[in-house]
Amino acid sequence: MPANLPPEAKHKWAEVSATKNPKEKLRLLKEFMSLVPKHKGTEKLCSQAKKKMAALRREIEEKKSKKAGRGGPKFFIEKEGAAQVAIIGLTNAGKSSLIAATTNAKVEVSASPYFTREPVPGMFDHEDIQFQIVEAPALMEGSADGKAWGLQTLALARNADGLILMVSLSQDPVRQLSLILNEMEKARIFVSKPKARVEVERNLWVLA
Ligand SMILES: Nc1nc2c(ncn2[C@@H]2O[C@H](COP(=O)(O)OP(=O)(O)OP(=O)(O)O)[C@@H](O)[C@H]2O)c(=O)[nH]1
Ligand SMILES: [Mg+2]
Repeated sequence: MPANLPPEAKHKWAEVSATKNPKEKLRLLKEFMSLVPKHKGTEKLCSQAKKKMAALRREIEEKKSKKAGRGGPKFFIEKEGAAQVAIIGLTNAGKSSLIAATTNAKVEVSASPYFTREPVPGMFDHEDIQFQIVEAPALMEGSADGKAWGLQTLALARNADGLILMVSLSQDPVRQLSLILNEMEKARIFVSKPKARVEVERNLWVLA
């Protein structure tokens, strides 16, 4: 550091050096820069300080994006038991009620729409076989186009070994089922077997 800096700048530099927190360090460095007189003798110092500020900004951004990645819902549920069965349906179909009644899952039943926002797994015993039942967050019109958590829910359905398509009988079940099937088909998840057509052609070669 050049010896001819004003005392306030020297004092601020001491504060910068003593600070570890990147945000705080960046703020102090900005203050330091405003106290440094700009001339030939301080050119090198200013350029070093600017580089340090850019590195601190990068560090702060990286920390932010790592935090954002950690905070999102966890959509991948590791398979357990004999098979993973996903409950797929619109909101308020009773998905949480079903998983709460049949498994050990700790799940909240609520009349608030779109209450379950990440998959909830639970184990269902049938004789000596255990099935993993997973409540998937609700499908809606536009799920296959990426609306809300639609693509993640559809990926969960695709990865499951079995599906329970659940509709509420109190609100137009036929419309609900066709909406579910439509979103699934758009995501290329088909629940009926494609009609296979097999043609057998026999060629007889007679060698004379
Ligand atoms: N009448 C009646 N109400 C039910 C039944 N099952 C669930 N409910 C009610 O319907 C509402 C929604 O139930 P949930 O089980 O939370 O529905 P969900 O499908 O998990 O809803 P989301 O998490 O929003 O997708 C709650 O108020 C339940 O009490 C049922 O069999 N009959
Ligand atoms: Mg629910």
